Amino acid sequence: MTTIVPVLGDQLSLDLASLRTTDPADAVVLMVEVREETGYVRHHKKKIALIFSAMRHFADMLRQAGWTVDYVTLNDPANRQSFTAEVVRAVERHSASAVRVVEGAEYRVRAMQDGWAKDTGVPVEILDDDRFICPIAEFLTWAKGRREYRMEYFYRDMRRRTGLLMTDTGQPEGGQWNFDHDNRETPPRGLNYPLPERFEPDAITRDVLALVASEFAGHFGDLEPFALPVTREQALKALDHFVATALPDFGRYEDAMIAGQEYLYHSVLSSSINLGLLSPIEVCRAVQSAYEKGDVPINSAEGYIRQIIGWREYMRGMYWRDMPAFESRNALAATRPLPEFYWTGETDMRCMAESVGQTKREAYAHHIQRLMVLGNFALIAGVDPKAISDWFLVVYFDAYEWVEMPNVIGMSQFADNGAIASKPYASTGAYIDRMSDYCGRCRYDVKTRVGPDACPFNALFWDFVARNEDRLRGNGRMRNMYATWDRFSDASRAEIRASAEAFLQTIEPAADGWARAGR
Ligand code: FAD
Ligand code: DLZ
Ligand code: SF4
Repeated sequence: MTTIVPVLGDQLSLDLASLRTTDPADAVVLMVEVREETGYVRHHKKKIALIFSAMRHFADMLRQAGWTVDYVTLNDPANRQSFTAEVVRAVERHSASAVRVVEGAEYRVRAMQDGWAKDTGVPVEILDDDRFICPIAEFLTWAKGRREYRMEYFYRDMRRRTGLLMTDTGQPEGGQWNFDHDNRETPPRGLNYPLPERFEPDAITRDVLALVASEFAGHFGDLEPFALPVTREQALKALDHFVATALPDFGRYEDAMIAGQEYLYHSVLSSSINLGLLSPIEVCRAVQSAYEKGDVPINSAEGYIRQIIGWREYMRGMYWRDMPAFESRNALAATRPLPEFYWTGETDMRCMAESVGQTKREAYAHHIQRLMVLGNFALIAGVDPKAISDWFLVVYFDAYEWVEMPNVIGMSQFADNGAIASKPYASTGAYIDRMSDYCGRCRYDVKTRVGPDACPFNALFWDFVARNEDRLRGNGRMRNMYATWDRFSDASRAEIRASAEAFLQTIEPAADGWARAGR
């Protein structure tokens, strides 16, 4: 009586619900490298290498723990190249009588799983993914009937539920729930920035790098150097290293951007958490313990824990609340094609060139680069939300639809009409100038609003405000923007809009095929 236990590429946790509840003596774990997953978007080369290497290392770890693992490599001639076809083949091959699997994190995959009982002809048990703190059903109950969703209230519930940073009397540690107002500093020049731990590729990773180099040469991004954590052991080291070196200043410099500094005080743990090498709750406990020892101030500990039990869980819930409609939301009716410079980095806008350049090299950019540079530009330029969402899904090593889509289509593009963000994250160059050192050596002048040398973000921002007046004037949080716009003279308004249009005319649209084959 063999049970097939499929373990998907982002389910690399020994305490996965399906593994916890199955006797290894009666089971075969199935892991498959399939072109359906490598090709539904044309992922960054580093992201594919990361996932394959982490999967292969995890398979070894399972074998050492006593499991029988059937691992199907990409170029195995028998590989049918899709999750469903490979589950069917495994059931036949092992004469299995059941399948037990944890729910896929993405709608696309979860929908496939619903068909597996029919496809295989054996019972299929689909378990909740309890590595997340809030089950999907519970989030949907929380969201039901609310007129407004706000992360902050959900987050407080998660603090109470986990007990993280809570006093014995049920109060938030430090007397308040949120210390964000302490988290807006830019680092002084000449600091010795910490760097994330880097890991030398071993034989497994080197094999994968060779495979990716030959099979995915046409995909975006630099494959090497490759130094990401691919095992739980390495991910734990990366966590310890972050807590010791960067966490203390994570809070105060969370929103800063410095040219040539890809990581600043960020943890760079999203790839390990999303793959399952680290559990979100253990990461938060490590942070809480550093706070309790007095090694980390409350604004850093709280700010960091909020990103995980607040934003990460909230985004996942909002994804499931709105799928499958989410992916085609376009509340601002934006239709511009993605600019080619998102792929090449070839633009005079230094903030964009820096952010795209490091994305290409590292498959990483931190939150404020994603939101206030890359997302902001697409928003104010009126780029089609699906096109920019595809880009984000391709280029980051931590990108899976369940977390990418609510961040991009919701938070950054306001295409969900404000379900996630209470106002659009749109800004002029002044915000980027305040939070970064990009503008100093940019060919554009951040202080100028119109003309060929003016920072493009300035005219584009006001053009965005004007273009979306019907949709946004009623938003209370946009009141000041419209009050300022109303004070411009007719001539200034016309000049701003003409300057924005002149800049938009210079943008080359992206060539087809970067994100999805055949589009
Ligand atoms: P840190 O700054 O060290 O933050 C700690 C952790 O908090 C992260 O590792 C992550 O697990 C979590 N976190 C922080 N912010 C968010 C958030 N908004 N949503 C969910 N989790 C969060 N995150 C992804 O994991 N995958 C994505 O595809 C992704 N796409 C994004 C697209 C846009 C437009 C924006 C604005 C944000 C996106 N994020 C995404 C969220 C966030 O930018 C990344 O999680 C973060 O930059 C990862 O780097 P880090 O581990 O150094 O994060
Ligand atoms: C992202 C990805 C890629 C590129 N390749 C694979 C793969 O070959 N095999 C696999 O099991 N998972 C892969 N993944 C991750 C899956 O897309 C992810 O597990 C699902 O989208 C569910 O979230
Ligand atoms: Fe970016 Fe404008 Fe600053 Fe140049 S001046 S770096 S385009 S914000």
